[in-house]
Amino acid sequence: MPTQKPNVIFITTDQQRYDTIAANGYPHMITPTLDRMIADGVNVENCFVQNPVCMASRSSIWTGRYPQNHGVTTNGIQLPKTEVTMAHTFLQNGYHTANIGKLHFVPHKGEGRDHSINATVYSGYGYEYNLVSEAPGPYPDDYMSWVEREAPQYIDGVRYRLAQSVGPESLFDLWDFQAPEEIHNTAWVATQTREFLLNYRDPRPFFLTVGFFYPHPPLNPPRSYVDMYDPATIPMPTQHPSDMARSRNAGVSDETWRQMRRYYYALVTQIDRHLATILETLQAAGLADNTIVVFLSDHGEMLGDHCETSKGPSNYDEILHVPCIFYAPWLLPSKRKVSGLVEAIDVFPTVADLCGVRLERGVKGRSIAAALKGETDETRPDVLAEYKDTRNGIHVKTLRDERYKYFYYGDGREVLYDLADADQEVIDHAAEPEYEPTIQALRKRLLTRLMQAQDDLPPKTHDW
Ligand SMILES: [Ca+2]
Repeated sequence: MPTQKPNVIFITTDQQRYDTIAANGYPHMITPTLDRMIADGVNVENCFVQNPVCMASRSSIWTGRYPQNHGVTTNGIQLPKTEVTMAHTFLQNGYHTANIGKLHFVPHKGEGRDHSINATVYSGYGYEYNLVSEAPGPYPDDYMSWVEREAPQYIDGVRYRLAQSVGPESLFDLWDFQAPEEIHNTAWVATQTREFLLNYRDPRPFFLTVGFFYPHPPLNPPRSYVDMYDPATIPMPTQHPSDMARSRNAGVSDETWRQMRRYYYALVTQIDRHLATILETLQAAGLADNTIVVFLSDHGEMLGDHCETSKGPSNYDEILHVPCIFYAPWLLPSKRKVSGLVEAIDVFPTVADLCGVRLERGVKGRSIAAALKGETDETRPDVLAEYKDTRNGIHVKTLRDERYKYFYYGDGREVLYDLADADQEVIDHAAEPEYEPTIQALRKRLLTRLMQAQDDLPPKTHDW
């Protein structure tokens, strides 16, 4: 082992579901780089996020804490600056901390120039260096400043309205990127990352978060990536008649679903190509043998399954189940698969553990470093997701184990899915007498999990 602590590149994508990587068993996808990271790294096959939307899930990933702990239980709530992030923790342990791309700890505001995103807005979250871009296009940020400076003739091709990137309708609005590929936000994130790596001179190890905004809508990949996918080979969404009966998307044509998926997959393939350039640069900069690369998404996307689009508190597996890869061939085994259940809040404590970095109090995630190394196959018996929005009135806790998925709502309503059913998450068994012992056991386990999830802050420091 080198005496210096390892560097970390913690890569996140936005809204990328688990089944978008060929090596995860989905050969219709074109993802050679992610496939290679899985082949040469450790694939965490059952990682679930703790909240189904951006800000809350990211707040949990960055703090290692449940939504009820940091208070960001849905979108539109700012992560309190009293929370200790991964960046704070690594900074305290002698790291240089940097971010390139999306964070989304601060709510989106209105269109246009009443809102800017920059390092000043993001001061207090533990980053020494921050090139931030949240929703590339609608308002000023470091990406839009770069386009204005480097390629002002393309500014109108880059700009879109915030409404085109949020909500279930945004998935139906497809267009080809109207500028050269190197101007696309995905390319910008990768270019800035390569420059960071090539110019890194600080004697400290670095902790770098790289936040790709895509494949989040708007679904506007460069045309060359769209052309890589033949619509005829794209699998149709899974839609049960009961899903269609209650969905406003019931009349959407097969052709529309296939084109939506094609554009979304194209954005994944574009990211994959740019990941390759980051890994090549890591090698060229002589950093590959002392850097841990983590790949994670903040939540998934319905993409027409259950006749739905976007994400949210339905908490379907399409939303909660995300890709999670640890790639460090110099440190961790190759071709290893961790198949047990893992929570996304476990990823930060795991990276800290691998780096010998001490966690602050309040972290609720648990290191799975021993499972990554092959010393154990044990992970968690179940995973928890929490959502609460005072505006739409939805409050739900979801407990998922390998067989069942159990929902408890704020009004006392319960839903139970048996994952052994032929149709996944379609039939609610909560009121069926033969499931009564199961639901009793799950109710008790959820209560126990919630007791354990309750915050330990402020800490007890004295006997009396
Ligand atoms: Ca997101």
